[in-house]
Amino acid sequence: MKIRFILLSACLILLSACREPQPSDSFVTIDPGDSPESIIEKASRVVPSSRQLDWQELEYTAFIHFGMNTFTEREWGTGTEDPAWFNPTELDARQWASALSEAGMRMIIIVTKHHDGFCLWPTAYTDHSVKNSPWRDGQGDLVKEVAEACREFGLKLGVYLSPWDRHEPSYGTDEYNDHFVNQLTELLTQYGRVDEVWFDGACGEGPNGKRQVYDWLRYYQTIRKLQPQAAIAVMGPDVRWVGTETGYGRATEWSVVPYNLTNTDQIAAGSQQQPSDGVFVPVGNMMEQDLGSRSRILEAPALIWYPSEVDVSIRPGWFYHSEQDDQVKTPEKLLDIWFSSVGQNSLLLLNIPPDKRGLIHENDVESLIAFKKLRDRIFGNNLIEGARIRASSSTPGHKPAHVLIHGRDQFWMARRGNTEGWIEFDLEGEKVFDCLELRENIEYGQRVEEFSLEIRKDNQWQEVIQGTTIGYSRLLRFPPVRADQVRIRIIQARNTPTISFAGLFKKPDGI
Ligand code: FUL
Repeated sequence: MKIRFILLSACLILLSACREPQPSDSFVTIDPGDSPESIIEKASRVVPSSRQLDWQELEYTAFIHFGMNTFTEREWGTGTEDPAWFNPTELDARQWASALSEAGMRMIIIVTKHHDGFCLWPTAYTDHSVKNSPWRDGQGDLVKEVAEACREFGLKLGVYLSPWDRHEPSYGTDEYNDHFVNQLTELLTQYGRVDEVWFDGACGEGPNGKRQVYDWLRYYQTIRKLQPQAAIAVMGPDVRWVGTETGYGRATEWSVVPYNLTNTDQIAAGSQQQPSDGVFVPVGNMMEQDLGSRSRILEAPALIWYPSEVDVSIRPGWFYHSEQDDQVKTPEKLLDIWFSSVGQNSLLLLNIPPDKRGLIHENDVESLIAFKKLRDRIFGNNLIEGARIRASSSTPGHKPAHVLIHGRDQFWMARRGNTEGWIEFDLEGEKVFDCLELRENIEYGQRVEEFSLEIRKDNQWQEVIQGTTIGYSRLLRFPPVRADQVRIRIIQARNTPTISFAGLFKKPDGI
């Protein structure tokens, strides 16, 4: 009995020695005595918060720009518009939600107030809203209709509330912060669960215009108190703007980026002890090409998990303009954007602006659904399935066959301490493919810095393509190749690499 106990204990100790220690937090400070190796190690252990993880898994969400600009055919209203002009004749939020969920999107972020200040809900804090419009005889509440439609069609709800307000007289004074928090409170208490709050950084006041000092920390605390699961995006601590509005992100996209500690005073003032509690005001240039390489993080005072969102419109404008009906992005263009957003470790937030009727235009619906069918056709057939799989090494419980199973729970992990390795696939016969998908288990952080895809020809491994970061998801395209043996090589990683999904696909010819 005693021997059995000793043996069992020895096994447990051995097993735990092989196990990767759990990663830490979504924020880490760099100490003056940290060596370059320990900084890289720390970077590899920065992980998403649970709200960031839930947000990332949405992958593909919808923006709805609809409001006064829809009727004036402008992009930025002046704030002097007459509420009487807002008059959609056939508005049907169920048509929006039905089409967007059929298109595979998982959330609607509704622009509740754009820069012109007109509110789509009957707010108590201004008369510049739907309550003074002819729509539904002034009894309408579009945020409510969208929230209900989202619930019916299984979509999450997000809200965009423009900080810049060209109508509100208090804009530019301290009182505006009260006004903004009041409006935010209405939105976060009257419509059920909200999963994303989107704060736009845009302001076109110019040098002689009004200057508003936004009380960001107060806004964030309001959201954390009322809807703690909601990710705060762009001018917020949870989600970073990718830096363009084209739909194209970076080929090397790190979710772990330097954090400027000059904000700690504000954080302390905000009564939160840790930036990872999610109340830091983003600073720095998000448009730079390199945000998270080794050279950037080695000089950083602290590091934070701050993943990227790619926002782009299906039409040239954010709002509907009838003359753009024939400029709706094609399914092929949307697929190209998909590869450059979701396929480059970002979430895709695609804007679909309803028309003057209050409906998503037929051309937009057609393109969205065709795009969904195209993705299903490509990604519905993983050519790796059925393969015999082996790896250079594995951590117990994380065998390489797990890369065939989607989801967080099952994943491959190399043996602890290995920062390189490979997974080999013996396919069931020769296959032709031109697209690779890889995902890391980001619950363990983002670790892979360089990888490649190889095929075996004439008894030799030949490289097909190389990539840098993987992160939540990475897609690579290449000219079609034919092979029956394939290998994914992790060439360099910041810590023991994980792969939670691998796929090989073939696009239809000509795409
Ligand atoms: C920008 C705004 O100025 C545009 O009108 C649009 O709302 C876009 C999503 O963000 O900054």
